[in-house]
Amino acid sequence: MQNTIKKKTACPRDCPDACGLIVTIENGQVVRLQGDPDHPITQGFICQRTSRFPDRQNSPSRLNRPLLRRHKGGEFEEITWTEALDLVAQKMLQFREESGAESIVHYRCGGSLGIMKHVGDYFFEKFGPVTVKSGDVCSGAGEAAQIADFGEFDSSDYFDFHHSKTIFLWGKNVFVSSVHLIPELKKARANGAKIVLIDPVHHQTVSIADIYVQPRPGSDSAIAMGIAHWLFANNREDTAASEYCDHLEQFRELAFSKSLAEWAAIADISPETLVQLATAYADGPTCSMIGWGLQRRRHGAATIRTIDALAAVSGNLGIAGGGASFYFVRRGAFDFSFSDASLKPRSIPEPQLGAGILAAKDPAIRMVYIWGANPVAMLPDSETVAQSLRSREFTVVVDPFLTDSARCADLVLPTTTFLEEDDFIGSYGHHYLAELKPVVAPPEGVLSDHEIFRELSRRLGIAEGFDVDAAEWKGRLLNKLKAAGVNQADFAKGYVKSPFAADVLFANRKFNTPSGKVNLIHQLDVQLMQVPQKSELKVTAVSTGKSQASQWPDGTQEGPTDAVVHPSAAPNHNDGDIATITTGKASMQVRLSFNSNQRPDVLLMEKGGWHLSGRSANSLIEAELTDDGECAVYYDTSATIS
Ligand SMILES: Nc1nc2c(c(=O)[nH]1)N[C@H]1C(S)=C(S)[C@@H](COP(=O)(O)OP(=O)(O)OC[C@H]3O[C@@H](n4cnc5c(=O)[nH]c(N)nc54)[C@H](O)[C@@H]3O)O[C@H]1N2
Ligand SMILES: Nc1nc2c(c(=O)[nH]1)N[C@H]1C(S)=C(S)[C@@H](COP(=O)(O)OP(=O)(O)OC[C@H]3O[C@@H](n4cnc5c(=O)[nH]c(N)nc54)[C@H](O)[C@@H]3O)O[C@H]1N2
Ligand SMILES: [Mo]
Repeated sequence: MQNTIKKKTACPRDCPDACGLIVTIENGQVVRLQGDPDHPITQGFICQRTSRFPDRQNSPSRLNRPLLRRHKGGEFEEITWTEALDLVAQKMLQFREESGAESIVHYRCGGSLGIMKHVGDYFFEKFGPVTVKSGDVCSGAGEAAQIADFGEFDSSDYFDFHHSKTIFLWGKNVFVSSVHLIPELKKARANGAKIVLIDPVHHQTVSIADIYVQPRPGSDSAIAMGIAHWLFANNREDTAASEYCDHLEQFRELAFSKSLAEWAAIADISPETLVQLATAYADGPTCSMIGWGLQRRRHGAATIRTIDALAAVSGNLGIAGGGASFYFVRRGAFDFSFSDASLKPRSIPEPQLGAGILAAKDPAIRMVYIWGANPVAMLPDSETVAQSLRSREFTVVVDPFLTDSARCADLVLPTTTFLEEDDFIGSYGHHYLAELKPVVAPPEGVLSDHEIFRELSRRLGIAEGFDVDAAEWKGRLLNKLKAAGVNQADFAKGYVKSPFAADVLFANRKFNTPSGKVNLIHQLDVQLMQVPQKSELKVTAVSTGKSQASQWPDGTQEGPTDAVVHPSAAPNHNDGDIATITTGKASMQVRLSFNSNQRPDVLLMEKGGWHLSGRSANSLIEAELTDDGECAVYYDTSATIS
């Protein structure tokens, strides 16, 4: 007889939607993941990649024993957990004793957005502090931009755009990376809102846009300034803007420093299109939903700042249906007071992790501990990252799978998937929090990150106050919510709306900046103020519906990866040809796929390809920092096709 049960949990994968899940378990095995119909955002459906998660959960390639390479260049051999944990502890103590705790790097990225993962950060703080990352490859530039402009980076309520007359999607492919916005945007449109999409890449979101504009990559600031120019020229700005904006006159001068035609030329759109955008923008309330892609460029922070400034001077801040939404504060509801915020550990900018590890001195980096991340595939300049890991005295990678990064390690520790975890999540795309409960037990021989840290804490003499189970830590993390009247039992329904979130952000037009006003950008780098001398083909590796970053289904990472280009970008080739892409970093074989809807300066790839299979776009990418916030310049590396 089949024994079928259903359990509720939540999805902590790196995604703005942060879904409530219903998991079907048959005879102890996860067979199906569905969206929780009661969850206000999930509304009963989930994305393609996570509906396929049972394949990953039950995959034969999942690791279940610690793997040790006893000698550099040697093969992995299975060892016991006791040997593995003793070894990690012994190395950590030795390196701290001989070279200081800063000779150890701790790195994690988006493997799980679980709040409990911060307890692991605290483990390294308590032991060290060790060397950590600074900046953020995902959203660092946009966060820095909004801190500069508003003093914080939060958003109005998720559903607030139903008050908008016009919705600007700046570089957002909701069909891939925020699928729960699709029905809501359709609803808004059916109720009369106009949707404007600005994206150099042609993709499925075009199908729900009333206006689609395909500008030159990296030129959104020219569009924002051009719209501002039109608003000022037609007296459509907010006449009260000077009451809550600093630098208004200089911003106006900047907007008028170029004609509409000049701003349009920089963005490679027609002046008529720019006027069409400005007219739509002026028909407010207008909300700007700012995607994450446009800030992963050289001038990413300045770009976001121009969009923020446009929202401010047009009177769209602090009103229902307005806003410049880039991020939702994801952790703000939880209590991290156990961590010492005044510590300033040594850091390496995340986009340059590989080179930073190789270059560090006084002390040099002797050990790296990686968990919840696959930096070889996901950080720029894959080969340098791989070399930096292979060449350390001791590299540890904790992952359920033998990733590109794990293959560069001395020791690999197998760990749980999110279906086996006890945790909470917040979201960077809405204000609902949720609880993760283990729906199945981990395979025999697999420990969670938290169990690994507890074991290590005992061996390292830092167990006091730390070595308690996940349930107890979760209670501590809830302290702030409890003070606001939210208890753990409230999570049983599958979600809790953060009591700290505002329905309309900045409703009183008071900002968290030193002056209390919006800090309008009023200077732009010369490169944003001119038409580039020559058009270059830019490697643009963005999210795909098929995977979560480098977490691909088994068997999909073989042979050359696809590169989508406009036919004119590869005049000596035919559709389907194997060709070589070359950048200043490396060369790579790809299968060309022609698409005349794309711009000739865009070379579109899937992010997350595996380096050791020769499919990682990041092997082609220069490790460069954005103008602010230490984000990675993922989409500005020039390439040739031969
Ligand atoms: N070229 C290019 N590169 C990019 C991007 C791009 O657009 N273009 N996007 C960037 C962005 S936005 C991001 S956020 C980063 C993401 O970069 P990463 O977060 O490094 O990407 P993932 O491939 O998801 O790696 C996460 C790893 O964590 C593991 N994992 C999952 N759950 C757990 C857990 O509970 N514990 C542990 N120990 N491991 C776990 C997974 O198996 C996986 O191997 O990539 C960036 N890289
Ligand atoms: N299926 C799936 N979903 C994901 C992920 C995944 O790997 N797979 N990754 C997750 C992660 S880590 C994150 S951070 C989020 C968001 O992840 P993102 O990587 O931000 O999501 P994408 O849909 O790839 O959005 C990038 C968009 O920015 C556009 N873009 C690039 N350059 C420019 C520019 O100069 N101007 C403008 N206007 N647009 C530009 C690209 O064309 C693309 O449409 O999604 C998450 N969701
Ligand atoms: Mo991300």
